[in-house]
Amino acid sequence: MTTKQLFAANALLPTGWARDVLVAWDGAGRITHVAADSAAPAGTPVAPGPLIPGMPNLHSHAFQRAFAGLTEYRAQSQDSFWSWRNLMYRFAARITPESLESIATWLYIEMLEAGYTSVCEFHYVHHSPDGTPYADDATLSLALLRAAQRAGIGITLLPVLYQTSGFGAKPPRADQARFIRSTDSMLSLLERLATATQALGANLGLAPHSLRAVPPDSLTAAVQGLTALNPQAPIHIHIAEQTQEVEDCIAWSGQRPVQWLLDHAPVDKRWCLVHATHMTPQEYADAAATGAVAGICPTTEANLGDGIFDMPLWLQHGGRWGVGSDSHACVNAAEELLMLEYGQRLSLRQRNVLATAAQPEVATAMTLQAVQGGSQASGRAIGGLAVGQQADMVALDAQHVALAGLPAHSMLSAHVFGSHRTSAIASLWVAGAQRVAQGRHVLHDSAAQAFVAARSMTIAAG
Ligand code: NGQ
Ligand code: ZN
Repeated sequence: MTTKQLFAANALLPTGWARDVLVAWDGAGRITHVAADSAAPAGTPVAPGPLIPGMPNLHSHAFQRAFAGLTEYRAQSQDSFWSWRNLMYRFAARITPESLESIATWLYIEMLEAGYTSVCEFHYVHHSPDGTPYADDATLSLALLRAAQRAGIGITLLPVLYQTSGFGAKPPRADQARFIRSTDSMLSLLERLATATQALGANLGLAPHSLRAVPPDSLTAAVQGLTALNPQAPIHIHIAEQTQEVEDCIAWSGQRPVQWLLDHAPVDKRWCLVHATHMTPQEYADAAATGAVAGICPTTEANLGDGIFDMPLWLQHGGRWGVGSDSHACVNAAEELLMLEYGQRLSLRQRNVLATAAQPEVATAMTLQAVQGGSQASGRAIGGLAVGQQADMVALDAQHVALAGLPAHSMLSAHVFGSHRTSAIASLWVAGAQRVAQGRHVLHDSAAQAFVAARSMTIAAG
């Protein structure tokens, strides 16, 4: 096994900032050694700026990247999440295996260039446009795995169970035909994908789409089937994103979605509750106590007008969390942190809301927590710069105009809060393999071109 190493004058370890850090990893990309106050052995590569852990992206619908910019106009007197969703479904109807692969490859390259080293892909477009399964039922899942492999990003594939259009087993709409699967067909798909994901070092989980899309019996059976396949496999679900969904759930069951889920499903630390925007104080306490991760998608939640997650309350109960780029209106790990903190500041009229006693620098505190939560939600050992974790690392560019001249510990803050949508990322490694150098991925140009062609074709198909 070849041993690789990197030296950084400043590095963000799980315990905080450290100086003169030497990181080494094995041929499988797993960190074998991290030591502060080290000397750089002759010939060791040196990070061009502060070294931080790669950010796991815990929520992605890859095809939606090609849709960004298409819904930012008023189409009715009051646009909403639901009117956005109608437009999004029209776009989803035109995705092909080839276009999905091109869109996802570019998206994953964008993620790498923007500080994400892995992605949880919440994948629900399974079938051909009229709802007929492809000759190979795993066609679109495999297109996503190929995209991740070409880009070199880590992936947790979460095939989505989607069966109904509303609470009370409301039949699916015609424009949901591509998403629909029986529970048995989902379990066969998972079995089929188990080998493919293992071969790639990827992880495989399950995503019951939402309580409105999965009736109780199917939820139970699917979770049991997944657990039989792998008792540790992650389970992600959209929950309580919109007030309409909360009201419909109450009308159906007498309970709010999070309350219902906690009473009827074995929610524990395998689970990621995506959005969980609308919870009562009791739901915050109960959901946090399960050990599940809150999957917060700040820029998408802002874009869709979802509402604001109460971070102080969640953290007060020891809640774990991570970030996702979801609809990909924005693909930038730093910007998700900025949006999350700014939402809290605006609603509470305070500053540095997510700082902690141990980490008064808010960007540092947020990065460490989001990496931990993202790692848990991904079900992969990607929890930071520590022995046993995968060498997923980002080096900031200390020469970037937003960073140069600042004390090292302020550079991450400047990257998150003061880089004005430019990226101060110089280099990035996934499992010890360098994927970004001087801010760029080696496939940047060709993948961008293929993405634009796929998007134009998708729009023209409408
Ligand atoms: C999704 N997106 O699955 O892409 C959803 C919209 C739905 C967000 N929830 C579809 N942000 O929720 O039914
Ligand atoms: Zn989503």
